[in-house]
Amino acid sequence: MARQRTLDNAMGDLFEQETQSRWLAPGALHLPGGLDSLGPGSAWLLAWIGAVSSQAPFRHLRTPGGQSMSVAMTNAGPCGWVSDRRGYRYSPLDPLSQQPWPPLPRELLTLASDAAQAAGFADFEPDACLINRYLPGARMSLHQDRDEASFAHPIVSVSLGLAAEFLLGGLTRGDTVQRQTLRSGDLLVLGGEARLRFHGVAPVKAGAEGELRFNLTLRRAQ
Ligand code: MD3
Ligand code: FE
Repeated sequence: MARQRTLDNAMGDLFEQETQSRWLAPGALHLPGGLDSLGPGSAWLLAWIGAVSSQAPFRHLRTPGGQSMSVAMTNAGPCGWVSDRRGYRYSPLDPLSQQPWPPLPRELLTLASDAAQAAGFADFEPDACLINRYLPGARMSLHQDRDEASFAHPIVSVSLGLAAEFLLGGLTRGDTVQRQTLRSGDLLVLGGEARLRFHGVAPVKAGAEGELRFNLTLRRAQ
């Protein structure tokens, strides 16, 4: 009997995935599978990313130090995050085409607003959606997101495709970092006390969930 329970527990540890929403830290809410609140599946979102990138292609931005980032990026919505020799900033135009970024669909605005509401942030209306594309090996080093006009608004993240280890640090670069696996369909809300925490993504490993990882961050830039 005891032996059977141990085996069941081991199987549970091996195969159980989180389904409960959980505070990783004050202001940082993980909503596993939260994308499914819009109906099952992520095919519509992958198709939308394909449509965005046909108009505004993924590109590897340069860091102020001149290095090319391993993550490829594009944007949708009234503002997009870009870099050039003047540094990072939000711009209404794609510098590659001098055209506005593709629009944000109502469904994504509602998803972001509902997720923010669940974390206690009312009336979140994003004006920017940064789309990150990770191939196996791509990573994002620890950073803070501070190019937005106000840190009173949260950021809502949607993960798709390959799983990744998200790293959440503190308000100082050297603070200890906690790890959280982000799987396809997971949402993360970062606001309040968590809004200026250092964070990053460990090198993405190849896996069974496809060839790529996408992360969308819905933001209020202005
Ligand atoms: C914690 N993206 O685009 S999303 C980024 O998975 C970024 O691609 C990561 O960091 C990714 O800037 C992480 C989760 C996230 C987004 C914003 C945050 C975590 C955050 C802002 C403050 C603290
Ligand atoms: Fe970030």
